[in-house]
Amino acid sequence: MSGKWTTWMFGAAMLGAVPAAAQPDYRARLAQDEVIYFVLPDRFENGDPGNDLGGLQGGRLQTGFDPAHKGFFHGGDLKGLTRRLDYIQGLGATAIWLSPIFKNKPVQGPPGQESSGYHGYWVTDFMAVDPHLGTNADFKALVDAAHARGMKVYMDIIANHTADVLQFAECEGTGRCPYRSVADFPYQRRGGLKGPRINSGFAGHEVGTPENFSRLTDPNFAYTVKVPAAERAIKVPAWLNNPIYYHNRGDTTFRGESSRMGDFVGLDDLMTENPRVIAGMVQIFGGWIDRFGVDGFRIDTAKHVNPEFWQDFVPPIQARARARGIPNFHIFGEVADDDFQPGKLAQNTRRDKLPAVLDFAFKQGALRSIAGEAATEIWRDFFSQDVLYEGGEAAAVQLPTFLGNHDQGRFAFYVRKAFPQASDQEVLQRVMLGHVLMLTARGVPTIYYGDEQGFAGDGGDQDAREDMFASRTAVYNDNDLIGTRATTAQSNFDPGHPLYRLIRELAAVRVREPALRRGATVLRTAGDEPGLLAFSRILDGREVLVAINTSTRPVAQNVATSVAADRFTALAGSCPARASAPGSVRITLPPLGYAICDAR
Ligand SMILES: [Ca+2]
Ligand SMILES: [Ca+2]
Ligand SMILES: [Ca+2]
Ligand SMILES: [Ca+2]
Repeated sequence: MSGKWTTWMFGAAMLGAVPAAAQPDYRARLAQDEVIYFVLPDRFENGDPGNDLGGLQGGRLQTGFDPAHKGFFHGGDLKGLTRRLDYIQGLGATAIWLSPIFKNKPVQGPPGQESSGYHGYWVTDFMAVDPHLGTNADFKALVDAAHARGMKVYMDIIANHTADVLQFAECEGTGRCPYRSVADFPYQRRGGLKGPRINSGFAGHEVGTPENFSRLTDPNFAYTVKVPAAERAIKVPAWLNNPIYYHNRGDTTFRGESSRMGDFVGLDDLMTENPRVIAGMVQIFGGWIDRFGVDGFRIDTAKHVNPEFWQDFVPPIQARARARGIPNFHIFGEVADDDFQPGKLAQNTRRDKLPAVLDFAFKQGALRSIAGEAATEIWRDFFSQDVLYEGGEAAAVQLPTFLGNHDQGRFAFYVRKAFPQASDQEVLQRVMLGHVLMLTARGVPTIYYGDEQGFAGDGGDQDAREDMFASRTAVYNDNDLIGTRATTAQSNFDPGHPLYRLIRELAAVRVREPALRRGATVLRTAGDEPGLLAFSRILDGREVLVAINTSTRPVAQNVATSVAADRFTALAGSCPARASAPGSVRITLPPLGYAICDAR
């Protein structure tokens, strides 16, 4: 669109604020006080080239290392992340969520389709840091350095599955392993209804007692389980090597019964109904709290685990954290969902008793209304459904909100896809507006690393996992970054990037204004098309009014506020000095503009 947007954009963002100084008493901060920065350590900074091969020898199919291929290790590590804490703190982030750091199977996949465990979701050893990323001592150094700065560290944990070690004889050489249901392959028969009797007296996975599971002794009810000889003892702790602790029913279709009991493309799906598995997982992950004093867990694939597991897992983990002097340990589950249905996400807080879930509905709303042309009215629908979460609206402030991630792809990618004719300036402004909404709306803003440098990616998954350090991956280096002439062929830690500056400035406003972190939400204005979205965040009588124009036309509208609010001070953008009349203020915004107003 037009070049003068630049002026509005930068003018609106200028606050003269210093980077958000983390409070020294970081343990006292509530989950909703944080700004989270989500990073894949392999893709962030290489602090030690000596660990790039993970202590392995050979080519990429042995070591997992190939910085030219988007599906292999690139060399980033925990030392590199520790060295870049200044950059992350300078952005205004107060908590770092790392993709899983546990030791992974370095390479997986059928011949010709191999990739590596650089993302961390193929764990073999739950007790050790992956050697590509460093050592347990490196992790301690990272956590201690973050804490010394008043920053928190959240681990990404997985209880649903391990790496793909277990194989099924019936599937060998076929390249696929269809899910075999409980009805067709009940536990008390080997290999189907007419098979030999096994597991006599086992009352099924729904009866979660040690007595019942003591009768489940043969894992070959659906398939014939095979453990490759070289991998018999590869998993740590050792109990994970016993096939009886897995569902062993073949691959999930992500629907029906298989959603909870099927394997993710071969990843060994744990029998999370078994009390031994629950106790084992509490022991594993509780141990990381004891030893390192981490501040929270993001739970991978939470919806693919039975609710009873989480009901039994969360309370002892919270108790473990409290005993370690961590009163506000944050736990949030990944309940991946592309619908705009908070009610679906809320199930996992009510039934499973997860304290929070990643707010996929927020992401979807931002895609529809900012990387899309949905009516601003969708946000009334969105906020009104906060009552569905366990604890209602007061608990919804703990949901980590996000615009894009390592699986879904980056927000900027979707903006470009939705508006292929848009100028670079409009794309940048829409990405900015998404961040404005995330940093002012209820929930814990979660920034996906690289978004602040204008990374846009080519799509989801591997296409959204660019390197922050100088990349050697051609499909990354040909990308057109937003808001800069830089490419990923050079390192991108530029605090002058317009998105970095915007996030820093808004994060500073969040630190200064508790209403933006802890306040209730009152929707003020929404409409039947793109345009003005206005809402207030209110805490102890303090009101901050947020106004966002999702349209490419200027807007000028009267917005309701508290009757007591008379004077308005701009925290960002431009606000009228006074109310027009008691309870009404005139909001004027440029195309895709915004304002954050302190109302007194
Ligand atoms: Ca390295
Ligand atoms: Ca499962
Ligand atoms: Ca497997
Ligand atoms: Ca590309």
